[in-house]
Amino acid sequence: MAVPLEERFPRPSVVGIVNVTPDSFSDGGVHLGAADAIAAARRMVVDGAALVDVGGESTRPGSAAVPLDEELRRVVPVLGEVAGDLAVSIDTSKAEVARRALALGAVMVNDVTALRADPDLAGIVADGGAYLCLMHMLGEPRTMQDDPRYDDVVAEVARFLEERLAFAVAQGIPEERICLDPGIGFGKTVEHNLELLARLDELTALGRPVLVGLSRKRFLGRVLGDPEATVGPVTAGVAAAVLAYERGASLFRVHDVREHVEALGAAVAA
Ligand code: HH2
Repeated sequence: MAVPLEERFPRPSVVGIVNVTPDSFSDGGVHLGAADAIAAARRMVVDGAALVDVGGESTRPGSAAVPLDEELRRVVPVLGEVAGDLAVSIDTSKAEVARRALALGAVMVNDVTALRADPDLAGIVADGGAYLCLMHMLGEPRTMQDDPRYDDVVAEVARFLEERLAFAVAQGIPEERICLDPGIGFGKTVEHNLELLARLDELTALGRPVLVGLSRKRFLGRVLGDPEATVGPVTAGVAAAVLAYERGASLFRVHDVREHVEALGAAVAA
């Protein structure tokens, strides 16, 4: 019997971001080559990350899709080194990338399309006995920030996640292996992101652990008064993570692992 996600990754669990991409928005413009990515992943686990999320395709607003062979070229050398001994999640929407990652020892698939992009991905997750993160996104990364509109963003995100959870379960992925993510910044204005944080309880009410990705996101810079911000301050992300924890979030996808582990540790104790 598989261990439920909430037992394997109890609240709060910090997920370290390892972007093996030339264009990730928040890593200071530094392209993490394989050796740097491997070192970063190991350091994150030493710093207290429960999981490291390795990705070879940027999903920043405006970014284009990456061909399969390029995505594999980026992530396979990193996974080959760390997926055997660290808890690793693969950030991909492609079944073939997920298949290779799980074969190399990854334990989770983080799909920002929530199983909508590749019809073969659900079967790979089910057969591989992997954990799965289902994220909400309105539109696609290339165009998602072009005037996103909702009648009620929280109700619509909740309805979407409920539907994708039912779809995943129908595809043979046990519910207890799945977590849900509102997709902060994915087809959302600053106000939409803040509304989702304010009413996070409506997402935890779906009955599955909620993962949030707030770390360094541009809306954090914009709420602090810079309308052109493309990244948010680390401190603002840590504060938002602690609030999200108070409001029921379980997993925190972050660049700055030590800062979040310390802040969330204090939040747990307080
Ligand atoms: N955010 C990003 C990428 N993947 N996955 C989940 N589940 N939730 C998120 O909020 C999320 C995600 C974007 O952030 P980052 O990885 O820093 O940038 P990039 O997409 O450029 O790699």
